[in-house]
Amino acid sequence: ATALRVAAVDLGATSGRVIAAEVAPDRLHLHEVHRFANEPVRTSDGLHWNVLELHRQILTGLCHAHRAAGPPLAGLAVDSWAVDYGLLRQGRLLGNPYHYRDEARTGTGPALVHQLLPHDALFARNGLQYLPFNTLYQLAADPWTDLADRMLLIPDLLGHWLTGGPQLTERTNASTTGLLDVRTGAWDHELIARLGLPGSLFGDLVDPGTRIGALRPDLARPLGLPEIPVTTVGSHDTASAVVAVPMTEGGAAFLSCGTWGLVGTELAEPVLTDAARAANFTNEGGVDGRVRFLTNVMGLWLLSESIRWWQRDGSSVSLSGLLAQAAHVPLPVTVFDVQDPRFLAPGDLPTRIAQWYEEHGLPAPPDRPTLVRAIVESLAHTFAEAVDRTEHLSGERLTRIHVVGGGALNRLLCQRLADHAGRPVLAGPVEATALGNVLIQARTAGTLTGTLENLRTLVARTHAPATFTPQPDGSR
Ligand code: LRH
Repeated sequence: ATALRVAAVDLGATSGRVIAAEVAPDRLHLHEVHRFANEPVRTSDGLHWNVLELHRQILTGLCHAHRAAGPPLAGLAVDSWAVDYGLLRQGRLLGNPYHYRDEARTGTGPALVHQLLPHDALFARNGLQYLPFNTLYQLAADPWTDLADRMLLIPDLLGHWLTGGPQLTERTNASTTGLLDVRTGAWDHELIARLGLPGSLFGDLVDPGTRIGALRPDLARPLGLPEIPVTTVGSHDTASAVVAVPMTEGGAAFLSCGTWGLVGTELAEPVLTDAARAANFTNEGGVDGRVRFLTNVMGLWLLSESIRWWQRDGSSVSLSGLLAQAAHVPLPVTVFDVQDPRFLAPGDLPTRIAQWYEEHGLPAPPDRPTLVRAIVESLAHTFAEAVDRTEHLSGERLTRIHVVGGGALNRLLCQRLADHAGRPVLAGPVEATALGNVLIQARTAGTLTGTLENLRTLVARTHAPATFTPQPDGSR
């Protein structure tokens, strides 16, 4: 039988990619046809996403996917980072969407919400960990909500632009807004009203695997593209990534490691205990109604933003070069608190990290390789601690850690995570998010069938992970 060919659009906080995939019951092959930078733009009114550029790059990528070898494209779906949104009025975008790292909004939104409802009251309703950029805080700090008639999360906005179809909201990503009832998965209209937000902003919710339209003829025709059907997947990138974690039995923790390090496990029901709230754990909505019980750790951002800072004068600093040197830095290296909110905003992270050490009466890393090693050690330490907490809070024994996303390529990080956690690390696939996107498209098309476990078995067969074994005395 001929394989199904679909395009997955996966937008990350630093880059986006369009992937052409061929899928059959025993085959899962990805081919990256287009990759582009996703660079935020700072204007006089703050830090924004360049969403028009993303839309244009998606169309360019679709042209490459269409021209690549294989059967005609039978579908496409978009996923992206969570929480950010555009406001529309009568179908028109009201300004550029803000970036969740915009300091003015993260600095003001939480207090505006917490004077109405403190975090413990919110957690009881939405099950989410406190992150200052959750959509509800951004909306509270957004003076334009009264002018708008619809709020669309980034993948839904792009899906609407690509199809001209109805302004729908995909449920996994909607779970990151803080405005869904964690028990029912529906909009919490009472909470929305208590926050003084117009209820009409929030459109119909749809699950992953819903047909939302086809590529608009007026976009497709000038580019020589067919009217490709568009469906929803887990449009929250982490939801898609976890679909493709090759966990074939229970007892597995995951680390979805890109800009962020999302550490946790998949559960059938949310954990809404005081202990989970106090440990800043979250219950995000997954594909097929699964719960992602996890905590957000700062992630590879600490590396990528440090490198970006060192490169700003045009000097040729490379992450791979620094990591190779960092591997030879002798242990022990003093770890720092990667979760300190000072590391959230873009800018001079190396100086902020040095300041953290100085403020704590500790010697700052003397050179770049040592600083890179300190970041890796601090991340591995924090990830390992988060796995222990996940085990404790969920009551599930977690015997191994699957690492997916870009972090799976970082061998030093994977080995040190295994050492710190005292558990084997199974690294890969790197492109789990795109794979999860493709798997749900293929199931929607009927090429694949069954539960997430069936889909994960195919991933385990086609993308076998690499194992890192904890070293004795390695947790120094
Ligand atoms: C990862 C991610 C994560 C969110 C953050 C905003 O890309 O979607 O799950 O918490 O971005």
